Parts: sequence; C-alpha cells; structure tokens
Amino acid sequence: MSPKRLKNIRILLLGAPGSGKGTQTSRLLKDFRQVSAISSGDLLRQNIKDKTPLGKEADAIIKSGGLLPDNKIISLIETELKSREWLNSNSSWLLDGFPRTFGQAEKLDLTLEKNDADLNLVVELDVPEQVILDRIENRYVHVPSGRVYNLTFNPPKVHGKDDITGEPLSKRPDDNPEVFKSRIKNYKDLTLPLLEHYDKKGIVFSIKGETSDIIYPQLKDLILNKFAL
Ligand code: G5P
Ligand code: MG
Repeated sequence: MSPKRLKNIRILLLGAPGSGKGTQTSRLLKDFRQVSAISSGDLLRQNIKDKTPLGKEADAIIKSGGLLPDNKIISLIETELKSREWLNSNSSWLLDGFPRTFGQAEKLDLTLEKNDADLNLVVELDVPEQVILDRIENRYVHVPSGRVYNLTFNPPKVHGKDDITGEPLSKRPDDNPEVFKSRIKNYKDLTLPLLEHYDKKGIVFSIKGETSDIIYPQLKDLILNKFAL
C-alpha cells in the first residue's frame, strides 16, 4: 500500500523493554514518510560508541539497568528536538523511550506547550512479560541506525551483519536476564504511571498482543483513523 498523508502527529510510544517500540517505529517510518523518530536509547548508545562524556556516564548506568538522571536525558532530548526543528505546530514525529519518569514528562509537556507542539497520541504496547524475555536474549542491533534484529523473528539476511550497510551487529550489554529484571521494575514503577498522566489529556491508547505482527496493523489503523487527511 502506498504511504498515506497525515495531519501533524506527535506520538509517544510507551512499552516495557523489549515490547517492540523500536520494531513498531521502523514499520511506521516506512508507511508514514512524513514522520521521523527519536529513540532515547539509540541516542545514548551512539554517545557510548562515540565515547562522549555523556556516553561514558550512560555506559555504566545502562549496563546496570538503571536510568540516566532526568536533567541529563531531558537536556539530550531537548537539544535534539531543537536541532531537528521539531518544536513547532507543523512537525510530525515520534518519541521512543522518552519521557519515562514523571519529571521528564512534566518538563517535556512544558516545552511542547510553549512551542504549540503538544503530543497528540500516546500508545502503550502491552506485551506479556514472559514473551518479552525470550526476545531479549536473541536481539542484535545496528548501533548507528538503531535497526533491531532477532535471530528467530527477523534475522539479518547475512548472519551478524546489518541488512542495509553490511556493518557488524552487536549485542546490547543490558540484554541479559538479571539486568532485564531491573529494567522491567523501573518501567512498572516509574514509566507506567505516565499512562494515567497522559490519560487526563484523553490521548492514551493501549494495544495488546503477543507479537509485533498482531500489534502493528492495530497501530496503523489507529493512526489512520485519527490522523489521515
Ligand atoms: P531503550 O533503548 O529505550 P528499552 O528498555 O525501553 O530500551 P528496548 O529494549 O529498546 O526498550 P523495544 O524497543 O521496546 O525494547 O523493543 P524492540 O527492540 O523493538 O524488540 C525487542 C526484540 O524483540 C528485538 O530483537 C526484536 O527484533 C524482537 N521482536 C519484536 N517483535 C517481535 C515478535 O513479535 N516476536 C519475536 N519473537 N521477536 C520480536 O533504553 C535503554 C537504556 O537507556 C537508558 C536506560 O538506562 C535504559 O535502560 N535510557 C534512559 N534513562 C533515563 N531516561 C530515559 N528517558 C531513558 N531512555 C533510555
Ligand atoms: Mg528500543
């Protein structure tokens, strides 16, 4: 199907680690060409690769399954929003992985409101925890692009290599069962309550499913129903 034109759409994708935020984002970007995306995790992994001061701090925190301090991640994302010129009412974009605490959400809301660029859709990917655990151990990533693979679900065409660039894939150091436990706990304690916060604005939708193939058509329909021109 040809890509559809949309009204300006500013989406936040929420979901537990491994729920498929990156996977759904890649699919959306293919179907809706006017939308661009920022993944906070991808930005941090690029900083780690580039050995920036933020990357050095993020490295240990990510490996332990903790969260970066709010002020550091807010500054990273707000700089990115400004440099991409997304802080205006004509922008269409998606955020994956930010905000994930109340402090982050509050600051983002303020910045967006000031610039007439409020979020207009928050989608929760609701995937059972035991399904997610299996995926994590088989995940490989291409750090420069954020493309994700899974050895059973969407393996690379050539083992260990990115499909587009042919560059090597890597394992994430936080993709192991112990660290995963604290990532899930952080999600439940700190990020899930954001659903209630955004629900007060009437923009929250939850999509439940055991696979990304079940979730994606529902996500696409939701967007078309709400935003197609
Ligand atoms: P990230 O990078 O934001 P998480 O933990 O939020 O990390 P993650 O792990 O990136 O989320 P995802 O994007 O939701 O998960 O999932 P994905 O990569 O698309 O899919 C997971 C795997 O399953 C892949 O291998 C995929 O191919 C496969 N898969 C997808 N669908 C299916 C399916 O249907 N079936 C099967 N079998 N497989 C499937 O954050 C990382 C860290 O950065 C810091 C924190 O330390 C965080 O832990 N950080 C922040 N700290 C503070 N504040 C913030 N806002 C921060 N953001 C990041
Ligand atoms: Mg991700």
